[in-house]
Amino acid sequence: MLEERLRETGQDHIARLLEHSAGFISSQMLRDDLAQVDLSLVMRLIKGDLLYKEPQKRSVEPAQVIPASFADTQEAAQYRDHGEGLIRQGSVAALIVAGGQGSRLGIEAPKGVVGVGPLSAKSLFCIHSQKVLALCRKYRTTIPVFIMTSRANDVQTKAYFSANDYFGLDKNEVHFFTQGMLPSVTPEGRFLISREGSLFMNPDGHGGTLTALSKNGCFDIMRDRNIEEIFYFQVDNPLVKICDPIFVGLHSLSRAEMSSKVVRKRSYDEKVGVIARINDKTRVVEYSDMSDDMRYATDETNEMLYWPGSIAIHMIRADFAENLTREGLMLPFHRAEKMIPTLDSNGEPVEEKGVKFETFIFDALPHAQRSITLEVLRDEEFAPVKNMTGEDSLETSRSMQSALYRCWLEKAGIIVNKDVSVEISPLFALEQTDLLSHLSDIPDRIETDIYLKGPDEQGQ
Ligand code: UD2
Repeated sequence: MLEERLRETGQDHIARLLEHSAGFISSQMLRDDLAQVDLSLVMRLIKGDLLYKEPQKRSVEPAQVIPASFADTQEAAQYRDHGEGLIRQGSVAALIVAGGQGSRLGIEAPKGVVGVGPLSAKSLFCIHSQKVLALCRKYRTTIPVFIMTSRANDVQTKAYFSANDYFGLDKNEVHFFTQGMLPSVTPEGRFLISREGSLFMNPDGHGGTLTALSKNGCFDIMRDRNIEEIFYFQVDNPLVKICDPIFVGLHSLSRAEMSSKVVRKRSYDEKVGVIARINDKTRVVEYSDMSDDMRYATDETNEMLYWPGSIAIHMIRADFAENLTREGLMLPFHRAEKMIPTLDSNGEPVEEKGVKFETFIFDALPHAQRSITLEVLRDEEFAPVKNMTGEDSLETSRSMQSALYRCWLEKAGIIVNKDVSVEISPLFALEQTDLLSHLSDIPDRIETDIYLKGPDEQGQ
């Protein structure tokens, strides 16, 4: 019986609330939540088992990184061709992790609905979808899109895509799947009641992608569709080059199982994980887990030694991802403390110190036999929207997008006045070279803000 099981696992206070049907508790919701919880797993987490531990470091070295300049070499062409071939034959899927809310940006909605286009104010979801649509058109193929939502935003996310006609994508090619949840606990390991009178739970982290793909039958869909490779990225970066053919090709021809893109960190303290070789395995060391020795290490020229910052863009072989879920393998759980809005034993709203547990997708990296790390330029591929103001905010992201599109135009010989904002829809040009076939649609000199739309966006 549930109450008994709760008592055995030290959650007497929850058992009591259920037995006495406290007025501020929604008994059915609480029971439903508890039914989803793997109590033995949570008890192990509370005891400190299964938690991420810094590996005993026998050797720590910088990772081998393919430099960004590689993309301009002759050698790169064969990788690009191979990547394009895989995309063309429909072997590559796109996967967006979008379980997060826009809370840090002051909106209680899925982060993907935040309007980030510098002039169009298009949402992140719209930009990503249009990039996929443009890729499908360019390579005359289909690219299934898998979108991971969470309990907090699943309904809204689906409704948003439906209300926007899937941004032109075939709705049968858009697969939503919901990540799992785990209860947050007090520092003593006691469950907390949510303000709605149910169990307080948090999404299980983007490492939950793997289990969620499996539980929701997504690997079956991938197998049916002969998907070999998954292009994984976070919803918050409008500059992501979805299914970048060079990255796809490098990863695939190297027979890598999981690969990563990095940018040069802009400071020792930038809040991104770092890719390094630890005990001969490629790993991401998350910024919050990094020792000062590692963070501030310098090379012989006094430059930052661990400069490759992960931008959370990975190629993951579909069979590698599925095997990780099959072998009962569990990614380690990271523990984070945070203030939790809860109810006290009288049902009064209070904030309490709590602990949440999450797994991270990049902890799958050391399980890969082979992995490549590709440097890309921040100005071209990484303008995330994370904060309300300052670094990585809506303002910096919009101005980076505009600066990149201005560069594309200038490279094509167009003169653009200094203070002008520029936006180019993915449906107009997916990359700089795509502009060249549209030069007749662009003025030679641009003196006011310009938004270049795709043919099917005219009038919008
Ligand atoms: C993440 C990476 C960091 C760096 C940076 C680049 C982690 C722990 N750190 O930092 O190393 O690569 O991104 O931008 O990932 N998400 C879910 N479900 C969850 C948790 C997160 O879908 O349970 C999604 C979320 O919607 C967002 C992304 O994962 O798109 C990143 O999550 P975050 O904002 O917590 O991570 P961040 O930006 O601190």
